[in-house]
Amino acid sequence: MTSSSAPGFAGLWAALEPVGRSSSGGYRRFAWSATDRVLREWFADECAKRGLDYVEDRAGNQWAWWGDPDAAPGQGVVTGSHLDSVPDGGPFDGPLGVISALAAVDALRRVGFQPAKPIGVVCFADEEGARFGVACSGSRLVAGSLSPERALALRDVDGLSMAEALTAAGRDLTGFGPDPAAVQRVGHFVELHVEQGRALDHIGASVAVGTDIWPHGRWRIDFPGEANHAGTTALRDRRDAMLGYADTVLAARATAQEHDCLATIGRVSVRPGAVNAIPSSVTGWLDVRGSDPTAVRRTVLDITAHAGSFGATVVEESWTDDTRFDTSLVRRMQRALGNVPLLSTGAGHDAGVLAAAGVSSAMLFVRNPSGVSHSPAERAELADCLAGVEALTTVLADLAGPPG
Ligand code: HGY
Ligand code: MN
Ligand code: MN
Repeated sequence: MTSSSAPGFAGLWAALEPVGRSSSGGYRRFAWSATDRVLREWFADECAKRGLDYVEDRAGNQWAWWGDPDAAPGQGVVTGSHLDSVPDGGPFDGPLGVISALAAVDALRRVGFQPAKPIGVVCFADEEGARFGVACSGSRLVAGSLSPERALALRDVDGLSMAEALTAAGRDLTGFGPDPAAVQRVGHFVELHVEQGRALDHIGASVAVGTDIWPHGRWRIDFPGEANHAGTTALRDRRDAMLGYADTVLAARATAQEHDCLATIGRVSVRPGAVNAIPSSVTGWLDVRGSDPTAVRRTVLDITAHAGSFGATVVEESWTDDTRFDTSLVRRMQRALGNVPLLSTGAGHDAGVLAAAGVSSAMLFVRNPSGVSHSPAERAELADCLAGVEALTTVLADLAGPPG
C-alpha cells in the first residue's frame, strides 16, 4: 500500500495543533469543555469532508463510517483513538491515532481501494479521565463497563458533575449510557498510538504491534486531620492530615519497588488549602500498575494498610484487568506488516476497554524518541508518524479488503 502523503497528514496535524495548547506548551483538552467542543467539531468536519457517515453513540463517542455498518453486522473495521489530554499533556497521545485514522482513509481512497467491509473511524470521549477522574469513561460507558449513574455523578475540581458539564455542552442526557448496537458494529478495532516509552527507539523500529495492556487501577485515599492555626497550635496538639499523606507517598514508592510494580500519586487535594492552616484533610489519588496482576493487588493492599494506619480510607475508582489483545488479529497484523516487533504497554487505552468487552482489538505503536508522555516533551518524528499511517493503511486494507 502506498505511503500516505506528508501534506495530508501535516495539514491535519497543523489544524489540530493549536487547539487547547497551554502556556506550558502542553495541552489542556478536558472532556466536555469548550476546548473539547472545538475538537469534536473539528473531527466531525473532517469526517464530513470525506463523506463519512457521522454518528454519535449514547455515550457521546464520535463514529464515522465508510460503508454501511448495519449492512454487514459485526463486520466493521474500526480505527481511531481520543483527542482529550491530561493537564499539560503531549501533542501525540490520542490525536496521533485520530489523525492517522483519517490519513489512512485518505491513503486508501488515493489508490482506489474499495472496502469489502465497512471502515469506521472513531474518536472516544474522555479517555484520560483528567477532569472527572475515571479513565476511558467514553469507551467504558459505551461498552457497559461504567454505569451512566456513576459517570454522571462524577465531579470535577470545581464540583461540577459530568451531568452538568454535558448539559452545559448542549448534550441531551436522554438514554446516555451503554450502546450495544454501536459496539456490535465493530468486527475489529485497531488503535494507533504514540509509544509511551522508548522500546522502539532502543531497537530502531518505527512501528510495533501492541499485544497487551498491564493491569492497572486508580484509588482515592482520604487522610483525616483537624484544621487549626499554623502559628498557635503546638506540634503535640496537631492532627495534621499532611503527615499521613506524605508518609504514604514514600511508602507507596517503596512498596512498588518491593513488588516490581509502578505506583504514582500524581494528584493531591488539601483542605482548607491555606498556608497558615493545618490541613483538616488531604486526598491523594494513587495509580498502580505492573505486568503481574497479583503483584499489583499486593502493592495496593500494602499501601492501603499503610494509609489505614493514619486513619485514611481507600476507595477503588477504576480497575483494568491484564488485557490481552486478540492474538489472531495481532498475528494477522504482523503478517500484513512483515516482521514488525510486538510491544506490551503499561498505558491504558480505549482498545483495552473494547478488548475487555469482547471486541477483537489490537494496537499499533509509533516510535517516541523521547520516551516521554503525559508531558509537553512527548515526541514523534514525522517520518515515523507517516510510517505509522502506512502501517495502519496496510492493516485496514488487509482487514477490510476482499476475502482470499
Ligand atoms: O492512564 C493511562 O494509561 C492512559 O493514558 N489513560
Ligand atoms: Mn494518555
Ligand atoms: Mn492515549
